[in-house]
Amino acid sequence: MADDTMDKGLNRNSAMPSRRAMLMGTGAALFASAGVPIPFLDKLPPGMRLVADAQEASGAMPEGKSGLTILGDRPINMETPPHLLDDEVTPGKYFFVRNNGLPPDVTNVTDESWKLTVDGEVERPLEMSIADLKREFEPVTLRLVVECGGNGRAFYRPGASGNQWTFGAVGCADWTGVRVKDVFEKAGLKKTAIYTGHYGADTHLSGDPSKEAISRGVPIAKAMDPNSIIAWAMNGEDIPYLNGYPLRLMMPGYPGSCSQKWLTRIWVRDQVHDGQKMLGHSYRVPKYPVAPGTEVPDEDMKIIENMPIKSLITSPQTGSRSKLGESIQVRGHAWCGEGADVARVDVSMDFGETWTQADLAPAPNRFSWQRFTANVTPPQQGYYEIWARATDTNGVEQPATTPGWNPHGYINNMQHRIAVFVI
Ligand SMILES: Nc1nc2c(c(=O)[nH]1)N[C@H]1C(S)=C(S)[C@@H](COP(=O)(O)O)O[C@H]1N2
Ligand SMILES: [Mo]
Repeated sequence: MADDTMDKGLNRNSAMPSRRAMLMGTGAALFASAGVPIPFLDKLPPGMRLVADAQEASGAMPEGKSGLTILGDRPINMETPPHLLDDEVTPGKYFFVRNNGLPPDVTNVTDESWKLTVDGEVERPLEMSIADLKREFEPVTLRLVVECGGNGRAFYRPGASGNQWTFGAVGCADWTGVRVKDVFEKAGLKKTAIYTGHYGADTHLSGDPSKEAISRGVPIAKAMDPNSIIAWAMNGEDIPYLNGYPLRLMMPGYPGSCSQKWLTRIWVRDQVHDGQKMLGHSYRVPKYPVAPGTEVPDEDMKIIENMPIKSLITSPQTGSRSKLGESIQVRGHAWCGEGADVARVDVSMDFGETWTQADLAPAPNRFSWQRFTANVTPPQQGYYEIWARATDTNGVEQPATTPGWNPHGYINNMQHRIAVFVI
């Protein structure tokens, strides 16, 4: 089991662990030595350890952001602690940031000055301002999840380089814009159109203007999905600067990398796009299962299209306390990429031995996350973990630990676990 943070620096405290606690690992030993019982300890699957306390937010927050955990500052990357994702619609200040390059200068940008080009395999190449988009097409507002393909990377062993996202490279907001489909219909797709290539105004870290920070694309069928939009607003306001102001793509259900921020161009291609971070091992996983640590040749890697079934516990906050006899309301969200919907969510307080089905609220539209709620009443004082497990309409459920290892640590949809103390 990968998440061993509970153990960090704690060994010295576990002076007199019980034999059973010793067998279970030092996290359990700590609680045992502090006199905290762990009622379901005998149910903890072999090899699994107790959940760590949430990371504390640190460092100075950029303007407009609050409470996020900074993973890096050049490029700037920040994830959201799960308990700050409790809202049904993630406020801009809590929306995670994943940047590959340096954000553009957007001072003095207006609806007239920002231009979007649509070219390549189209009958009529277009150059439109945001004002043109607003005028010419029907605006739509959809509640859509953005999740980084690398969310959960921190838990793979051996680990992968890159941002060590834990659970919070995800958010769900109301995005307003126009359908890519409507714009493509105006441009007139040629029969040769098979893929998109996306470009944004941010610059490569090296400062080299001939290089893109990132330029990903999707199959034409995905771009033509009515839920794929070109958005200028998030939660009824301008998109926050670090999330792509003034214009971004939303390709929900696919890895977040397909949702280009600071959008300036959609190149319609007659082949699979080969832009920055499309090739090699970027946003790709092996075509077949591999043993952890395997070196996989480039030609055996495939592009990630579907994001898997997943859920997150947003309340209570991990590490919180509750009184014996009181029921604990467990709350969170579940979501799923292409090819399936969320079917159910179950929660457990006995390390996965028994499960209680949660109530699942309907989704306002496809690719939104859905609220789940369940009540659990721990039988005695002590340390508990609450686990959540979502299942999709194909019967696929979240694994208890990391799913199939892959070289860059993508699409980890393991169950989210929180710690609760009953006093
Ligand atoms: N122009 C541009 N768009 C981008 C990126 C970027 O670095 N530059 N990062 C992508 C990645 S990898 C992800 S996961 C999402 C993150 O969206 P957010 O920063 O709004 O949360 O944006 C995508 N769009
Ligand atoms: Mo990402």
